[in-house]
Amino acid sequence: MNRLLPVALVCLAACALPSYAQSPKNSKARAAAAVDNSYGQRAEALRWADTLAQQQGIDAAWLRQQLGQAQKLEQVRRLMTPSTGPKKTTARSWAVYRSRFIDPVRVQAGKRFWQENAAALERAEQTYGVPPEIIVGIIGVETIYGRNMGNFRVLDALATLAFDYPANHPRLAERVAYFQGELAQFLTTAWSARQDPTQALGSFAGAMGLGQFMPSSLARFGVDFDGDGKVDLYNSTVDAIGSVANYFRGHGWQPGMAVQYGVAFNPNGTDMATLLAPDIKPSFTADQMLQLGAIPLDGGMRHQGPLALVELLNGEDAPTYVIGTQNFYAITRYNMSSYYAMAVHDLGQEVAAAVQEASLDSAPQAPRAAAASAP
Ligand SMILES: [Ca+2]
Repeated sequence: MNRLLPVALVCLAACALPSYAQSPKNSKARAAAAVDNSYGQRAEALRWADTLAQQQGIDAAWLRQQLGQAQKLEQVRRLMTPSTGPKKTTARSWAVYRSRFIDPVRVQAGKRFWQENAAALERAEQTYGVPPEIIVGIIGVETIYGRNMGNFRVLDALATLAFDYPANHPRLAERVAYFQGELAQFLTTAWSARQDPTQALGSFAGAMGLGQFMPSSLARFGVDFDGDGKVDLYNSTVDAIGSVANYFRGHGWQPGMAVQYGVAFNPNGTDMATLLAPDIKPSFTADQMLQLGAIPLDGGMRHQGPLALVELLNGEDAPTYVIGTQNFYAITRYNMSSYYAMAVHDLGQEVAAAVQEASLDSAPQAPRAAAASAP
């Protein structure tokens, strides 16, 4: 759930070097070099900590001590820096994006995850109205079912983005405020739960656990779904499943509603400019879509509620179009990208098909003789 470009999300798996697995030979030199990068040396960071301590009733000395252990990470700044170079030679492609997330390894891992957690997935659907394929799609796209949960200390990542966010970002003040809020939540939670904030590892944006929750989402939507008294999104797949479902419920998921429909275009004319203007925000009824020249398929004409025409580019080739519902939009509240939402949907569908196939293979043969002898 990092609110980043999907490109950055993909980069996470490939680029996140395990910075805590340095050889012993280098670690001493690195530790010495790292001293100057501590936020304990930064007056504005310590002032920020004192204000937070006062606001939240946290011990100020403890808070200063924790911030004193936070290190500025240049790698985090690099990963967060918007590209200013010449335009990429490869145009955006849904086909390429999809192939990164929907592959046999991820589908097989998803099948095992679904089978091992079938009871929790069923209970999550009963409790929150979010079906298994969406939860399985999210956890698969985010971390390949826990394989890539990130190797950055969350404390370091959040402190770096809170106090040293790359200055060339067009919405710098907003981003700084966001990450200072996340750091404040992270430290407040650690203080309340008597946890050591230096222990948690996550993405370069500070996202944690199987579903990559930011600290504010963890505080607001984290669920102790296995009932052991704590919310653990790293080691408890059951907690992660309940928490992802609860996050969706809190972001407008409508139980029983489709995510998307296919679309055909009226050969006599389609008002693409009007249809695409609201982007992924559902804004048209099925009848309005029809009048504008986009024909909802797969039962989409009977859909109640607003719809959006979603355009997914394919480089030089023709774009892919689908009609997104409020539930398609709900998936983009996890990560603001239609490509991301479509990948979550498609991975969920592929895994569901693999689970279905496996259950048919292992099902006992129907008692044919009994059927034959029936009157
Ligand atoms: Ca738990």
